[in-house]
Amino acid sequence: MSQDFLPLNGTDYVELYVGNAKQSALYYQYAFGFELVAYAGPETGIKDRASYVLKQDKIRLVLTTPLHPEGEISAHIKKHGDGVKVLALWVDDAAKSWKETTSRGAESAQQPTSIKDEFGEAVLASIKTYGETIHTFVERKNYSGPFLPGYKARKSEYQATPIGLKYIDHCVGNVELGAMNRWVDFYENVMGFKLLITFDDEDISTEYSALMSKVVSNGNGYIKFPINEPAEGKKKSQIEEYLDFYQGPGVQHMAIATDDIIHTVAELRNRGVEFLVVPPAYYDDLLDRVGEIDEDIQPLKDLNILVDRDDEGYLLQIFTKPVQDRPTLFFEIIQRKGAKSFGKGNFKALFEAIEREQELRGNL
Ligand code: TYF
Ligand code: FE
Repeated sequence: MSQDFLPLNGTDYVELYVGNAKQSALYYQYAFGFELVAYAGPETGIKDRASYVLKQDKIRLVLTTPLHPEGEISAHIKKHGDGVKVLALWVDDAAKSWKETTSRGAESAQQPTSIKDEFGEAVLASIKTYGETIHTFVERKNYSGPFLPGYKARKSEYQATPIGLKYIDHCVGNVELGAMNRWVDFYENVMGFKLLITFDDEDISTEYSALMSKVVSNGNGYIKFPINEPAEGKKKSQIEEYLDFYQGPGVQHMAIATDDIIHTVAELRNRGVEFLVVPPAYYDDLLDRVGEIDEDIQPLKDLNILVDRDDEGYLLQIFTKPVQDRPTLFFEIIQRKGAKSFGKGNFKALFEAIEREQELRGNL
């Protein structure tokens, strides 16, 4: 990959701006099994915000809340509600990543900046993507502390039990009608990504909820970004509902990988996480559709886990309901058994489940 001008080592972290980071941090510890590892706030000399860093295997979530009504974070929360601000990418050279992308047309959100503390140095640089979302390039080869310079190690009195969440499989963006191809071009031309899959309204049409989706991926395949836009349907598209409530484009869902989806989802359900439900009939012809699978059908049916097959294998997946009151961000839990696709065979059942929720909210 000598001509890969933007080599990426993986997702570094995902940062959410939230109204109450203390409570959100406990939700992600308690319900999702993350462990509190670091913190920045007044007690560590940061006066305008509090940030909690949560970890499970390779996944790092940062939950940030403002301490005053002024400033960019408060404005973000007022407009969007809780949501993803930063999809951070782990690189070996943040300044080069910023130069390569801004010289190809990316808008800068932060110039390369060196930050230091007693654990060493990190370099951060950011570019804008859809809506008010940004990508931060994180260079941490000379840093050995708990998260990034300025953060202090912090443990919780609550001991979280991990539930088998391993890494971020993909992060999906919703953009306005007509903007999908522009953002695909951005990832291709500015970031050097390749178009992986296209879903048009043939693949994705229920009675109402039309959408189009294209998936882009970086060279090593560690980073996958599907981009959705609404399509004309009979009634309001689920993507339109998101755009209305997020007040613009943003991250729709994060898919998190597990090696044991039955265990992971059983734990999430026990801890109160709510999932979309498909009708029991989904399981009647499951084996005819996907062939032999390693799992028993009954626990999949009990937990409402979906299955799909492609040329290379199969996958199991399930989707939470939105994790805040606005119908915006949700999570997908995914276990891949060879399949590299996104569950196209489940789109109809899934989107009908989403529409039932939209209907309950009065937004269909
Ligand atoms: O990431 C994906 O493409 C799948 C399917 O609103 C999907 O998880 C696509 C759109 C959507 C919900 C799920
Ligand atoms: Fe997904």
